Amino acid sequence: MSYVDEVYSMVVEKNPAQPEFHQAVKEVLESLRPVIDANEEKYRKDALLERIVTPERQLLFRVPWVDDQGQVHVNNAFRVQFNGAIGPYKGGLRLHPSVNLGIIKFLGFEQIFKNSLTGLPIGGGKGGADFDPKGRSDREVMAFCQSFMTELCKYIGADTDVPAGDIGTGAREIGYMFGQYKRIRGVYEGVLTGKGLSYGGSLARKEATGFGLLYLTEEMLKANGHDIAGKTVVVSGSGNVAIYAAQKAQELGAKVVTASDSTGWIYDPEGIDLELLKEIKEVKRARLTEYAAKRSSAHYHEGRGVWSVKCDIALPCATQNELLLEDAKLLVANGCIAVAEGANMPTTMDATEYLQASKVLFAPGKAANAGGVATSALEMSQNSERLSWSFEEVDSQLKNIMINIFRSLDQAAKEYGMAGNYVAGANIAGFLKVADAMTAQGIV
Ligand code: NDP
Ligand code: 2IT
Repeated sequence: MSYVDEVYSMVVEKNPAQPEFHQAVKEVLESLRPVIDANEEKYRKDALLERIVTPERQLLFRVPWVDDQGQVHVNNAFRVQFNGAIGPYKGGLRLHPSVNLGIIKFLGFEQIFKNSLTGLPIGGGKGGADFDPKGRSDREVMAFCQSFMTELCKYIGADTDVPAGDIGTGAREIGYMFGQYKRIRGVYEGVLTGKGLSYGGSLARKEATGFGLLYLTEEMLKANGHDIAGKTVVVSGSGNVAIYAAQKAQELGAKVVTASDSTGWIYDPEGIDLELLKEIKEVKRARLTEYAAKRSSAHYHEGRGVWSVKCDIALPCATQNELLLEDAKLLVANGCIAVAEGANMPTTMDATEYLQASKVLFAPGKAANAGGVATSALEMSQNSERLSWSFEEVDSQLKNIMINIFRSLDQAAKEYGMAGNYVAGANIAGFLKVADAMTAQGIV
């Protein structure tokens, strides 16, 4: 059996019932084959692949908290410190009822390569809990966040592990967590990113993942002779990534016609009204039905369905495995030319393969959504030097980073004889730096 196949089998055997983690490992290892085959003896002897698929440390803890009726709840919480070869562990905290160890491991594993691609000194980590902030009062969310941080604060720090937002964790949650960290540890440091602007946050971090997604998409389109202006864009999700992806797409002259949440989706042929969407999602924390109620051009549909809308560009920005083979077939049949992943692993492997085989330009999440974590690293730099950069400064650095990421994956794909396969390019380029650092640092 080849080294890649051996390690993949080992991952499946040793990590039962973690299908998302298996999926993330499989996608990376499959595209690393040419690199691994060329260095098999050395990597095998050093057990490099076994080490890279095994987290350095996994924390599992309970989070007890009291709701507004006095009832005690207990959630399962996680922090996986996956790989610290190139910098402190860095990655978000997901708060969603679907969170389990396998989900956090898939996200942490992806984060290793994503963070490497940014060119900045950040290792891979991820965390979260099966807590659902939806429908909870601010006080209940605070109670959860404080209890969560009371335990997590023992294991994180500005130079060791720096969590941030992800699904369900936005500015409100980061604020409560930061307050509790500071209270217990007594240190005012950049231990979390995505902070509010009044206490150490970076301008443009809120916008960064969505903006970065469009900067990379624009670069990918340009490299293939297309222009984003005038294109019709379909977006899934209506959270942090989706909203700012839609905003930048509009600024670049495209028309964004959909948004979705976990209960339904809207089609607005006149183009999404972003001020209205932000008011509903960022301020009121309400459902998309409100959007349709307030805007006569919009149609609301229950369930899923954004991929059935005719578009040039599709941007999945909600969650993992939300774009299936049948959706990929619809996109291709409707003439879609590019798919860029704002979410982590939103496209299933068979859908990805179908899109690539159909010559749809495909930018994988670990490259396309890296603008969020890259800007988090810029927030860390600002915190370390106790300065704040202007919006324009951060945004222009973000844009450069995204252009450089595209170039490095394009080049890696070409170098290994897979021109245009940006999935392989991203995995290879991300892996090589981490593998080099791990090799240089010995068996640790
Ligand atoms: P948010 O919580 O702000 O928004 C998530 C959006 O996706 C909401 O519209 C939500 O709907 C929808 N959604 C979440 N889970 C599901 C589900 N199981 N089925 C259907 N819809 C769902 O999260 P973000 O925008 O921050 O994150 C979106 C994606 O982007 C995730 O994959 C995340 O890992 C990834 N990402 C985020 C980064 C960041 O900086 N925030 C950086 C890089 C990647 P509802 O409100 O109804 O639950
Ligand atoms: O998936 C991701 O890259 C994030 N949720 C952002 C992580 C971060 O540390 O900003």
